Amino acid sequence: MAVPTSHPRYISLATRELIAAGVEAGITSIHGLIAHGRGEAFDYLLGEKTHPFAKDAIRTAAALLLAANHPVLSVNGNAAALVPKELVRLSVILGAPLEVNIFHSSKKRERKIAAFLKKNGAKEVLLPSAALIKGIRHNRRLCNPSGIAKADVVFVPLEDGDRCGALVAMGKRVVTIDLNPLSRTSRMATVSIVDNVVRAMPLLIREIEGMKKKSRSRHQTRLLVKDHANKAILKKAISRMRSGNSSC
Ligand code: PTJ
Repeated sequence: MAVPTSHPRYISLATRELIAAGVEAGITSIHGLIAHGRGEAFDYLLGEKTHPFAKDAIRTAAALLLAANHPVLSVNGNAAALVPKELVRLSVILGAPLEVNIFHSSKKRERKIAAFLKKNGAKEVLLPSAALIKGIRHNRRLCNPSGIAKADVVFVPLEDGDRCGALVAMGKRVVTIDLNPLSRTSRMATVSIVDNVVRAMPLLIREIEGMKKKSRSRHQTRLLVKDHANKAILKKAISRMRSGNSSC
C-alpha cells in the first residue's frame, strides 16, 4: 500500500510497509511482524525520537566498531528488510563482513537475505555454516568460521535473545540497536542503542564517518568505551518511557 506522505504517522506506516514487504519477499519471518509491533510500542513510548542517551550510545558504538580488529555485522530478517542499504554502507566504511544469522531456521530465507543485501550493494555476504556459538541450542548458534566466530566485536541490531549473552561469554563485545531497554540483548550488550534501527543506523554511519575524518587515537577510543555505562543508559531509556511525555 502506498502511504500518503501527508499522513501524520507517515514514517511509522512506511516502516511497517517495509516489514510487510519483507515478509512477502521471503526475507522476513512471519514472526518478524510481531517483533516489529513490539518495537513500535516501545518507540511510541519514546515519542518516536532519538534521545540523548541513544546519541551517547551511538558515539561509543562508533568508537568500539572503529577500534575493532575484526568487526562483523549480524543480519536477521527484520534488519535486512528495514535498513539494507545502511547495513551495506556500514559494512563498507568499517571493512566489516555482513553475516546472516536468523532465529527462525530457514536455509531458503538465509539465501534470500544474502541476495537482497547483494541487490542493495553488498559484494559478499557470509552465511552460517557451523554450530560455533557455544551455550545456545537454537538456529542462532550457527555462524560462519570467518565471520562471527572469529569476530572481536559483533553488531547485532534488533534482537532479543540469549545469543548476545553467549557472544559476550565467548569474550566478544556486542553493539545492539534495540527499542526494548528490558530485553536480554540490551541488558547483556556492551553498548545498547535504545532507538529505532531506521533512525539510529544513519546516525551511526555519520558518527563513524566523522570519527574516521578526525582520526581519533586508539587511546581516546579506549577511554570512550571504558567510560561507557550501559546500565545507566538503559535506566535513562526506561525512565523516559515511564515519564508519559512521549506523544507521537
Ligand atoms: O529473522 P529472524 O528469524 O532472526 O527473526 C528476527 C526476529 C526479530 C523476528 C527475532 O529476532 C525475534 O523474535 O526477535 P524478538 O525476540 O521479538 O526481539 C526483537 C527486538 O527488537 C525486540 O526487543 C523489539 O522491541 C526490537 N525491535 C523491533 N523493531 C525494532 C526494534 N528495535 C529497533 N528498531 C526496530 N525497528
